[in-house]
Order: sequence, then C-alpha cells, then structure tokens
Amino acid sequence: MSTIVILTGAGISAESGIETFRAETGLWAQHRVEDVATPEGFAKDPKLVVDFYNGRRIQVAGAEPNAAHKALARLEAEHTGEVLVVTQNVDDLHERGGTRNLIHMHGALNSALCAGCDHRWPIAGDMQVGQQCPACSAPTARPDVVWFGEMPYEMDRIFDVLGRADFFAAIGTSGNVYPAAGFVAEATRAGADTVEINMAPTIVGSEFTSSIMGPATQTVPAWVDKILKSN
Ligand code: BV8
Repeated sequence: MSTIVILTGAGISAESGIETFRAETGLWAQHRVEDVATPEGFAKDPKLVVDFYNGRRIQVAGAEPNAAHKALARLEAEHTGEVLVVTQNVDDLHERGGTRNLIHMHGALNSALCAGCDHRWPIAGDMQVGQQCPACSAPTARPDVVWFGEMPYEMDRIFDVLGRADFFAAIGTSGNVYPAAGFVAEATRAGADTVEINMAPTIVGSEFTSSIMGPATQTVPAWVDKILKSN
C-alpha cells in the first residue's frame, strides 16, 4: 500500500484558463508581489488587494476543472494506498474535479478570514474592504490566503505524510516559493521516488528522480495510468 503525495501549482490550472504567476503575461507581471500578496501590501492598500482577489475569484468561478484535476481524483479513488494532494493554488478546481484528500497550503479564494478573531467563513462573490466578521462583527475581513511572510497552513500534516511518502510528484509549479519548493527534498529523505511534471524543467528540477514534460492535461492522466497499472 504505497503513499503518494502530489504538490500542485498554478500550472495545473493553466489549461482551465487560470493565469499562472510567473509567465510573461502572468499575475505577477500585472501586479508587484509586495503590493498584493503581503500583509504589508494589504495594510497599505486594502482595496487594491481585495479587488485583486475579487478578480481572481470571478475568473475561477468561470473556469472548469481540466483532465489533470480529474486524473488526480481518479488516482485517489482507485489507488490502494493514501493519495494526498497539497496545492499551492487558491482555486477550487481540485475539489470540483473530485479530489477529497486535499490541503490548500496557501489558502483558498472561496474562504474569508477575520484578521481579528481568526473566524473563517465561505465567500462566493466580492469581498468589501472593512467587511464585518460574522462572528465578532469587527470590520476585519481579509482574503483567507497565505501571503509572503505568513505561515502556510497544515505544515505539520504535510511533513508527516511527506515523511512516509513512497511517491512524490510536483505538478505545474515553478519551484520558486518555499516551503513548498523544499518538499521534494523531504520526500527524497523519506526514500520516495520523485517526479517533476511540467512544461519545462524548473530551478529545482535536478532534485527529482525523473521528469515528465508536456501540458498537464496530457501528462497527468498518462502518469496516473502508469501508477495505477503498477498497483
Ligand atoms: C513562509 C498567495 C515562513 C495566494 C502565495 C522573508 C520572510 C519570510 C519568508 C520569506 C522571506 N524571504 C523568502 C521567504 C520565503 C517565501 C518565499 O519562498 N519567497 C520566494 C519568492 C523566494 N515564502 C513565504 O513567505 C511563505 N511563508 O516562508 O513562512 C515563516 C516562518 C516563520 C514565521 C512566519 C513565516 C509563504 C509563501 C506563500 C506566498 N503566497 N500566494 C495567492 O495569491 O495565490 S505564493 C504564489 O506562488 C501562489 O501561492 C503560487 O501557488 C505560488 C507558487 O507559484 P506556482 O504555483 O509555482 O506558479 P508559477 O506561475 O510560479 O509557475 C507555474 C508553473 O506551471 C511553471 O513552472 C510553468 O512551467 C508550469 N506550467 C504552466 N502551464 C502548464 C504548466 N505545467 C504543466 N502544464 C501546463 N499547461
């Protein structure tokens, strides 16, 4: 019964029409990271940040999970051992594609967080600056996403599963952001077989046992077939 851990990044949602971060026309080409993905940026201009995430929430609402998301759900359903998807993405395409055992380590667009009392609640439409928290009534709603300098979610659980992984795959992530980019080293220490699935080798590509290049909607279903055949 092998344990499989899969880290996903913006590239797995690219073919669903969701912009990645570091492509020439990507999200970070349109906004300075420090302005929209840091607590300091939110404190300085909360409207800019709230509008940035409102725009992405609308984009995701109009998108559909693609064959790569669905293939990971099939792997979870048919693999005899544990399959954990750890996503850096804040879209809900993994859930809508059928994945259940999932960690949003950088948070989620469809969740709001109270900066005052840590209460979380679902949000589908636009967030307003100074929106009231339904629990403490303070005007302290913020996007429930992990900004640079903030601690990603469920790190203990992630490292626990990485410590007993037999297979680790990184799909559609550039390996620029830590601690996610360090997961391959953790999996390697656990003796896992590691594969990087991307359009091109990344800056951490050399740390993987193997790589599969090509668009995720083609490479991920083929990789899942291979894993399930070896079950
Ligand atoms: C932390 C928010 C520790 C949500 C994001 C100073 C202080 C504190 C920390 C640091 C510091 N200096 C550096 C750090 C660490 C920092 C970091 O790593 N900085 C980098 C830039 C050097 N990390 C952090 O701050 C993290 N927290 O370290 O806390 C700590 C310790 C103690 C106390 C407090 C804290 C927090 C990191 C999270 C930041 N939030 N997003 C949102 O807006 O979405 S990061 C952002 O980048 C997204 O979450 C995104 O998911 C993530 C990674 O990007 P990728 O997903 O990889 O996307 P990218 O566009 O880069 O790449 C896409 C890939 O897909 C490409 O490779 C492309 O080839 C491929 N692709 C494209 N199309 C396809 C495809 N592949 C296949 N098929 C296709 N069709």
